[in-house]
Amino acid sequence: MIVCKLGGSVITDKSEPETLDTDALEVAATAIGDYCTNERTSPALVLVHGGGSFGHHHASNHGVTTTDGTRDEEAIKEIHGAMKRLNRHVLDRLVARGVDAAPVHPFEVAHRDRSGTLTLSIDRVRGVHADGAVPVLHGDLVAHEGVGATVVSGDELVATLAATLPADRVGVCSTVPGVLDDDGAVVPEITSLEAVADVLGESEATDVTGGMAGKVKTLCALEVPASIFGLESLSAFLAGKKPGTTIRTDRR
Ligand code: IP8
Repeated sequence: MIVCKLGGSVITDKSEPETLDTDALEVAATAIGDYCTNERTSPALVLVHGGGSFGHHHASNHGVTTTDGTRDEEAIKEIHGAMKRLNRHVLDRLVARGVDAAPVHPFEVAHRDRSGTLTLSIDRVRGVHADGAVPVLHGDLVAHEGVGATVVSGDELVATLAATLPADRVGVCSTVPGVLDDDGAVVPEITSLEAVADVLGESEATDVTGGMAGKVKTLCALEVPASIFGLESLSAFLAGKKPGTTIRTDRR
């Protein structure tokens, strides 16, 4: 089983609220469609996508994060509603490319306890897969004991899915071709979190790099190999190649 995330910044235009990057989404849908409709490859695939200009825009308007929740019905409707709209766009493009894709909304199948630990009921994901379709999850809101509803990121879902299914490998399709070193070259392999600190460097701790460091931290904790790559390498990743940066710790 492959768990693959399409970054929200890849498939949307983050400079405008609720705006798709239609060209990028088309490239992604075509790569996934080619993989799923190829008789020689098994479409044992679970997809997750991020929030981009849909979820983040509304979440930030309402001050909702992974720890700061809301009980305001309107806020919940706006944030969750925007993510469902983005999910619909993704599904439409996938279906147009021949992928039998079905939505799984985390708001309906996941929650956090008081400590913030995420529990995802995997039955719907397994059911969709058993039916021969590709489950498509997304960053969303989830009920969070004691604080209302908080954000669950696509990265967190990827980690939970990879551990629960379990996955054989994980891919994160990003706006950059992998983890970049100080010279802008792709780091082909990361074997420990300490190595990440070296390659990213503190002076590069901008938003983008900070986000990437967080991603690498999440992926380093997985029991399976993970790849971070750009959209141009999505087909190669699905075909079993190792584009971009491969994260492989001692536990694998
Ligand atoms: O883009 C965020 O998902 P992410 C989802 O994967 C929301 O962090 C609702 C902001």
